[in-house]
Amino acid sequence: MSINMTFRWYGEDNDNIKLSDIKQIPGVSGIVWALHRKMPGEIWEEDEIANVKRQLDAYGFHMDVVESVNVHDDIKIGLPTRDLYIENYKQCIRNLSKYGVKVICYNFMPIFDWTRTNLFHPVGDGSTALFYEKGLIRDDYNAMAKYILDFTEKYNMSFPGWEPERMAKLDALFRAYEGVDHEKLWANLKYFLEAIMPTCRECDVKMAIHMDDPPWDIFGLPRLLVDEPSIDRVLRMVDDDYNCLTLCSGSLGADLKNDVAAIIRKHCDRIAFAHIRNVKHFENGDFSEASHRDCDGDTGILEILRAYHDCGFKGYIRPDHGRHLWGEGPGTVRPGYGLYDRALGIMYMHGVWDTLDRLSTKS
Ligand code: CS2
Ligand code: MN
Repeated sequence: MSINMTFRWYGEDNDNIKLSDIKQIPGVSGIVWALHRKMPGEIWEEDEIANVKRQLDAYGFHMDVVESVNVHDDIKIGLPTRDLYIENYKQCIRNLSKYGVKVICYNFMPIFDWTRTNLFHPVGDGSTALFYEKGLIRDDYNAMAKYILDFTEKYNMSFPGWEPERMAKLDALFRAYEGVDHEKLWANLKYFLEAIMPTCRECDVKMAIHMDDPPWDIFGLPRLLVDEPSIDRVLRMVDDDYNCLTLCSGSLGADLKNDVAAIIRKHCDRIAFAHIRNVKHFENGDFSEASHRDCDGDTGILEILRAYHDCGFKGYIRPDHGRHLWGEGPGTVRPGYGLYDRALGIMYMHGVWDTLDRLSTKS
């Protein structure tokens, strides 16, 4: 049973990794891409999409999966201006579909995307990885944001969801989200999805929501996609084949109570995109990202892959963040998105998948 393995790439002039490097990783069929210089709410124009398509075509990679077309804050807050941004979003869907895009991975996290307190924490073997120190994520969102933004400024890179233009008005953003509690945010997500589903159907593009990372409220901001009941809820709330999941094992795995394999078995037909990542927990609540090998973390990577295999998973899959290895460090690599550990992760996944294939054809 073949697997549609993909690799996230930030684009020419925005990623040190070259498509020719990715081509040398066995069994990668497509690139998970985005127009990273777009602000949330902006329209992705056809010529810009066509330009990326040309680059990927030259290496025989498909462009079926975009990560992410970010959702404008006004949609998440539920402001009257949301309708305008929803119209823009629909136009993005239409434009992307013309170039063959099948899945849009996005998230509905207020203000911050993924959050970590150390981007290059020593793993103990000479490599480094993204790290979350629980004690540092309490009240002072400015200090946490400053750490990330100082880094991006120093190394002249920007992270998706951490646009300096948005981060510059952080206090105002927090004020704008006052009153947006969990239920309000759920209602705004429902409004957004119901508005775009007809366009998704018409264009055959699946919306695949990413889990919240980490899967709990931070700085008083509500976070929705955190566990099995909340995943059940989003799928039931808009019960449409085009309302799908980006099932991220690492985001869910940051909470040890989550049984990721069980969630996969329950919702496999609605998982359009699988992120595979391993997390190692410490007793004080801190966590570090780890290699994809099952025994290096607590996420249960083998059971997760087995669940996908048993369900006959037809979606796209990619290694999520990896460690930084062999000279990769600040300034040479995008945190979490180096070449080597993600390539090792792919080989691990292929190894497990091929073995499961072989065992299932023999029995
Ligand atoms: C990543 C996210 O934290 C993660 O697991 O995969 O940064 C992801 O790319 C975005 O949240 C998707 O919108
Ligand atoms: Mn992920």
